[in-house]
Amino acid sequence: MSTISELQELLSQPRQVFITTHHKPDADALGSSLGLAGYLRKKGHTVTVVTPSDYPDFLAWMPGNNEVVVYDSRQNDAQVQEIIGTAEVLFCLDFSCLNRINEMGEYIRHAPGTKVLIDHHQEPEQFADLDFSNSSAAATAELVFEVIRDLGDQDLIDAGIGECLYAGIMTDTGSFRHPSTSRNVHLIIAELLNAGINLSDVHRRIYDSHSEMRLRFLGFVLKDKLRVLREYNTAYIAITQQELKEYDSKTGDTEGLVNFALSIEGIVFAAVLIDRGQAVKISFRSVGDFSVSSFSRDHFQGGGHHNASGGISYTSLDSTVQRFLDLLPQYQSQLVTAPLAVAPPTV
Ligand SMILES: [Mn+2]
Repeated sequence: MSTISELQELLSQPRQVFITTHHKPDADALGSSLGLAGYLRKKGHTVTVVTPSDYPDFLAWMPGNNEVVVYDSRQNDAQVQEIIGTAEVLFCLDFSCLNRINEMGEYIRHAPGTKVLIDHHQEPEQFADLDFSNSSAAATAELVFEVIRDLGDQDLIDAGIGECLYAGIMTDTGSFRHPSTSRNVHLIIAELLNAGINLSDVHRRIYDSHSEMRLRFLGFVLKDKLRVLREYNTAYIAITQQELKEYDSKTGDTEGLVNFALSIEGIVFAAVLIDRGQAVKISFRSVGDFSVSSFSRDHFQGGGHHNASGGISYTSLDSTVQRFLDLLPQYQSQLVTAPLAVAPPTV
């Protein structure tokens, strides 16, 4: 952990600031980036937010969205290298390893500016000059709020900045139900309400803005693709490229699917495996003691949080699913003794 006075010193004069976040940004990634950008602009800094890939349309309402540069190796590689190479301060938000952001990671690694990491994932890579990572925080947006507050500038958090931060905290806590939803989280939300945020608007823009096709895709997945393995208290969903195409699946359309699998009573471990062509992307969730962070780190080149993590596989979807299934027996005792793994009630 670095001290706030080091950051204060760094930002004591107007700077060229670069902000980035993880691949396929979610609401915490984009919300913490745009919340921080809005604040730094008010302080007189020149800020460019660059995302390593596109992101879902339901995040486009965030103030500052129109100025985001979406990196594309074929379109704007030189422009982005220039932005990174000339930045005096580089903020990396909501990811902990530079290899998570593809080519841009190497540009940042070799950039001459001062790197600042603000993140809540486990086991951060040591690449930053200033490190404000804290894996017990519920969201990176929570940490961004604290950084702004500790810099003595909480009064600069207006409704626009506040709604960006609220979106990050709301989604990363699963709408304030994950165990990470601390007293501190609720106190911060109270401060954001003071700043004038409209929380029901934010909720609706994020959760109630699906396309009709997305809802029909969800219906198909739950009816035909969900597999429940009672002997392991595990549920999983595997989706082929063809199925994504049939339902015209857009970035973000598969987000949250894993939570449906986890919402079945007695299920303590859930996985969604999606064939994205170049690789199979996997989301893991758990409730209770079972660590999906270790599971994905040990078997699927991933990591993340204790109860929420991601992984990747470069073999076919079928063989990835088989590998996943073959791993379950060695975890059976952990999965069936998990305190929340109660047998379904007999009616
Ligand atoms: Mn996050």
